[in-house]
Amino acid sequence: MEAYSLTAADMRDSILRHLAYELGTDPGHATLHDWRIALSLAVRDRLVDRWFAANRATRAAQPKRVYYLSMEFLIGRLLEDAIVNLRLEEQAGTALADLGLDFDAVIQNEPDAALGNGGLGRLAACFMESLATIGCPAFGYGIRYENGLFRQSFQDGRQIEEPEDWLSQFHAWEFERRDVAQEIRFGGEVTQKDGRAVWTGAEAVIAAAFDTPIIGWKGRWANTLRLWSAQPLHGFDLARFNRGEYAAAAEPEALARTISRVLYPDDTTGQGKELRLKQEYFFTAASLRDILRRFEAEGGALADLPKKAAIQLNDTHPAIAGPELVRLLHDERGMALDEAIATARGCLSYTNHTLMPEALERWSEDLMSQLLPRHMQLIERIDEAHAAEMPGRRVTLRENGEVKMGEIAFTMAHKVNGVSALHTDLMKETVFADLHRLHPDRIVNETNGVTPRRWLLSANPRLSRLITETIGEGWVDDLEQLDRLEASISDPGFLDAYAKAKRENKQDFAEWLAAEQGVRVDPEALFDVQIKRIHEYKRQHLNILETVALWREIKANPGAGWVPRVKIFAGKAAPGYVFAKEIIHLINDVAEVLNADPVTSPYLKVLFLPNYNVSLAERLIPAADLSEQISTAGKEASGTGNMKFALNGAPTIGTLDGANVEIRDRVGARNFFLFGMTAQEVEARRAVPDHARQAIQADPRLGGALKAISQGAFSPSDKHRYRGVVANLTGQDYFLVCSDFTAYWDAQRRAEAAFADPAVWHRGAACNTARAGWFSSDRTIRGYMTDIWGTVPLAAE
Ligand code: 8GP
Repeated sequence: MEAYSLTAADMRDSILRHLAYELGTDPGHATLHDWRIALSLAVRDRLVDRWFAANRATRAAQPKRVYYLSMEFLIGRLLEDAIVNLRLEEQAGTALADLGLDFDAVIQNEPDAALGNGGLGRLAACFMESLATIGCPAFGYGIRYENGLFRQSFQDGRQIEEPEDWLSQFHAWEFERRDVAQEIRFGGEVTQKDGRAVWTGAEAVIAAAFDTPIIGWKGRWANTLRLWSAQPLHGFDLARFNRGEYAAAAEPEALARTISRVLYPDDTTGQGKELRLKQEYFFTAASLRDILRRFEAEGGALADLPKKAAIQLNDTHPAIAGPELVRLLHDERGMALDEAIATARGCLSYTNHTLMPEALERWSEDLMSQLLPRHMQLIERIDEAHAAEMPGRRVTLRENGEVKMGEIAFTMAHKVNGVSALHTDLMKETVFADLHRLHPDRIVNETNGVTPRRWLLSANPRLSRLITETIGEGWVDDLEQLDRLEASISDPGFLDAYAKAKRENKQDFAEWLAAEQGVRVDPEALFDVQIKRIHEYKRQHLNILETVALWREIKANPGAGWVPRVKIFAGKAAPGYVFAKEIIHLINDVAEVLNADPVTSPYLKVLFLPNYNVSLAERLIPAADLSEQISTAGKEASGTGNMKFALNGAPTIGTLDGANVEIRDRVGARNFFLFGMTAQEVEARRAVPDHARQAIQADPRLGGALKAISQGAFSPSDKHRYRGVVANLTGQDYFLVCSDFTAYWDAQRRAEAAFADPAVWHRGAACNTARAGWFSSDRTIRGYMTDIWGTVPLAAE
């Protein structure tokens, strides 16, 4: 049945049928969870029809396919996405209302799929949705983490990590593929047979495939996200079991499952490192075998693989794909080594997401030789081949007993891309300067984007309705049409409606805060939001220092006409990142004191919302007034939150970093609160001895804030709690928090002044929405298709 000919009554019948025959529950006893699963299955039926149609079209055309290999796919909830993209909102809404259920409550019953950590993972999810919307045949490949990224809560202000149990409920969106499984081996030895290397791995696990269909806008196309789950080669050991050794009997199974247990296990220990490398090889090797199996089934000659497979490496996590593909072609299929390297390079491309040299992965040669002995040999051969190709080169793939995954990914890719214009330029000048000199055409830029279906249409129905009423619906899959709003920006009627949508979003958010977190905020206040991973370079501590300084000023002069403000933070710190956890603790401690201060709290409140995830972002971004993008210039590769805020009408306060630069170029300097040093100025300033102390002496507000923290104003029971944080800021201050403080303070005051004049503010906000249409991930994906993959859409328009 066509999705579009489905009536609300059909939908209701389908829900009731699934409730009865899949869940075995009658309506009188169904819980919200049961209804949600029944609705998911009813929607999934429609989705599967479209998915089959797309798969059949792909099998018939045998086009070049895109394979996106990523350690993370931060997809969040899937039910609403499917309903919206299949255009079933009305039918689902009416059917649920008939059954006496609230649509939003059912949607929000779904747990977030916690399969990612931050920007890189959410980008992969936006890309999957855009690939389906554009109709580009593609597979996403990753790991089906049983517990994903940890769940965050606070205890006395400190971050607590607990396992995320999103898979403890039935997951309606995946299909287990028992027929598609790969045996993945580690360790063992390499021998020679008939002139060929033969790797006999010692330890084996099964990679079992679970497929999730990803549907594009209007259901025109659907692709597959294939996630691998690690399972034991043999079940439990019956002989040991029968001897009464029950725990030992289950050991092989437990060990195998460890590989797909959690995302980013703490890798500060040797075991942690080994597990992480195993995870990377596990999903990369399983995916490459799957790709080759599909290619061979279609009968292609191996040398033509690059004509049929574009394999994108999302950061260095799948970088072992280079050596592994060479191994599959050379060792297992007998292709000459040079040809195998060239063929692999023809397929592979690599996206870099960070400039911090310490974040580019390196594995010890010992670990690599022990886990992947044949790959270690091949890395040496690839290194030699590269040296022969490029006489006089300075780059090597190994250094100080380590293998450098960034260099391996670069060397084995035909294209390497950065994720914003500034980041791509800096890549050429810094981390990959030598390789860029050798391969000047290899690095290209593909500025990130976000999917408008999720980040505007679903997340912000009020604003979406207004946009559609004003310019029609075409913007949903052609976001640059938002520029047609430009004509309405000077229309007071439009601006009033724009302001009303924001006000109501803020009201909703305030009600949710009161109900869920027990916190009351004034919806008229300026909602100032910083949500992202906690990291020194992202400078949440700059924000909290400004907060403390502002609190002191308000306290000293409460009658000075302050603009009420709510500072909202959310984000997780990596479990092993001690400093980031101290920043969280500090923000929570500051919040406790400020929120209880009867003099200042009407003007300034601070909230740190626990367990930041995609769903919280969807709730918060439409309600935000100001978007904090305050990283040290040169450190944030792109940012994608910055784009979501701009689209939803929250102007940025930010530095010239990552995609902020391009956002400002497009939305206009007047509609962006710029501050701080440029990337070049940052480098120069860092060379000034004592730069932090100079900055502190020059600005008593900063000195006062630091002093309050160091004297225990926010930690009365442990006055020295933040000694380390203060020492860092007053000493080395690598991320130049102090040197940018005064400029940040001034920019905040400019933002406040603009906010105090609603006509000015809403105009600026509307300019952000109207001019941010370029930041669609559809545009980004089209860029990858032409510049990197050489693929074309297959979907019928
Ligand atoms: C992020 C970058 O920090 C961000 O600027 C960019 O917008 C995003 O990638 C998408 O390109 N990087 C990561 O998320 C990242 O490096 N994650 C590491 C944990 C692997």
